[in-house]
Amino acid sequence: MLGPEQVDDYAARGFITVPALFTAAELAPVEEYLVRNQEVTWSDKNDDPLREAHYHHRPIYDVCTMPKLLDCVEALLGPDLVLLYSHILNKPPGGLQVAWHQDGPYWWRVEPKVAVTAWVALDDATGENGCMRVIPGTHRGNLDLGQRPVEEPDLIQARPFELPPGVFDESCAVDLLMRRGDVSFHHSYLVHGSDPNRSGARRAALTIRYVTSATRIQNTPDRRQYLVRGTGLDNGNVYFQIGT
Ligand SMILES: O=C(O)CCC(=O)C(=O)O
Repeated sequence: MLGPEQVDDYAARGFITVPALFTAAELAPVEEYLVRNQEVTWSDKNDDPLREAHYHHRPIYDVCTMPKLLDCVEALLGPDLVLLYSHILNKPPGGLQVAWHQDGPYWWRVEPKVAVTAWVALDDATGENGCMRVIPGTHRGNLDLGQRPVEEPDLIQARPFELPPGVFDESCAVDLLMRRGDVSFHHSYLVHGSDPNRSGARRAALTIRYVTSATRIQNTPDRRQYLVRGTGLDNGNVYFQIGT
């Protein structure tokens, strides 16, 4: 569980880091799944086994819904929690950057676009291997800062969105230096990105996105949302059950 200072820090800066939330043993199923699937090739991103692995692989769903993780998310978002997306971000040596962006504007299915991402470090993340970088405070007011598609692929997208220069101050960037098992939490309007992996070792993370059940979520055939804590509202959201 987070203390009041951490909750206040998140409200002010749009992110916090929690050291050693997971043990290596707890992350072993994610590691095993990543190693087994990292070479799989795909052309449609819905076939990428590292995206939404929790739909199909129960041990990853169990990590995404571990009570101590949900306790942290509850402290930031409230008691009624929906698991929206997960993605294992594998950045091998030479792996690409992630353009400066906000997550909220990517998510056309949800309204409002206020979410918490848990970024679970599967490796130590350093400046050299392309740790996440954030611009503190840029989440305030839930402002869409006007990111635009660019043709240069990044680690996550073939046509990523990138914020234009001048809408935020890159000199304020903070490197999120992490140890394996640490978790950072960031707000969906926080400006963030990461550099390429210039080291000789992998930098991987499991990212998990949560919203409250008060969020209106459009149901689409290729996506599943799970009510993982608390209650749903009578707002038309459709929830899936794990295993169905
Ligand atoms: O892991 C990275 O390099 C970027 C992660 C990111 O953009 C996200 O989790 O929203």
